[in-house]
Amino acid sequence: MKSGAAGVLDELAGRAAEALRKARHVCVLTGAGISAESGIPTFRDALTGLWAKFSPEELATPEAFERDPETVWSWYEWRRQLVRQAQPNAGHFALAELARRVPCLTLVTQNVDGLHQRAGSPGVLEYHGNILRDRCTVEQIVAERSEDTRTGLPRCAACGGLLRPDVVWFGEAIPAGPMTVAAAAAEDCDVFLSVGTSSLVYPAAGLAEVALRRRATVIEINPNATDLSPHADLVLAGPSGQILPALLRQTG
Ligand code: BJW
Repeated sequence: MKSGAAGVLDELAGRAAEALRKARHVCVLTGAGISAESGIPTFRDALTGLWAKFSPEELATPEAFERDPETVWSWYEWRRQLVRQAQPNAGHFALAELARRVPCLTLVTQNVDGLHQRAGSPGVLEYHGNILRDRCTVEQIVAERSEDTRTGLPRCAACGGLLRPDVVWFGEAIPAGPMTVAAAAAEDCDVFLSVGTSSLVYPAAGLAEVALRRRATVIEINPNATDLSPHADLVLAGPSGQILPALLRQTG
């Protein structure tokens, strides 16, 4: 028999597994923490090396891009490299498997790295876009690129407009499709899993609040406490790459 923290975690995981076994509709919201074990820094980790003097909150804005597109593009190109080199981890694979075990699972991710899709999760809702796509700032559509040899900035191959990463910056609207489907899932689910997110950024953080109001069982997986923790029914404190596979094993 285990004692202390490990025993408590086992008991909580047992209760979480029981809720998952009985669930009709599971809604999962993931954040940067689930990709941390794939080597992608979380959004609120301090930047290091070349980027140490910048804050992600300041770079991920339309105003920063307007002011200094070269710097913002260099940051995104650096992050694209990290994403291209990364592999999905055990947490991503466990969620893909969970989708096969429950009657209905809606996976909403705030991550822009595409690792859930690469792990085999179907129908992933990309709430904040995808870092590997370019969008034309003139036509506002996903676009092919051609390099501007004068400035080095990527341009739209069709219209010559400046390209930007196809992600959602602060102050910008969430894409309508993912926003609507995620809101409906939070209303309808009977189990809501919040995985690896600081629960600071809205409207994504509001999804757990909807699920709480609808009396769904809200389970948080995160090594650190967040604003959601005091309200969650179950808090599994640990890295998602370990907790999610353990939870899956307990669902049988
Ligand atoms: C682990 C782990 C391990 C570590 N295992 N876990 C209501 C109230 C207050 C403010 C607002 C509000 N509504 C809107 C706002 C404003 C704003 C906002 O929320 N600001 C807050 C900072 C207060 N929201 C917006 O501006 C949104 N737009 C909007 O509201 O538009 C309105 C509108 C309507 C109609 C027309 C026009 C406008 C847009 C938000 C966009 C967020 N974009 C970013 C950047 C994406 C592109 C990019 O990647 O560059 O999305 S910001 C950044 O934060 C990124 C993330 O997806 C998002 C969330 O971060 P996340 O994933 O939670 O990561 P971290 O780093 O914060 O946390 C990691 C967690 O992992 C930690 O808790 C660790 O402990 C944990 N962890 N290792 C498990 N191994």
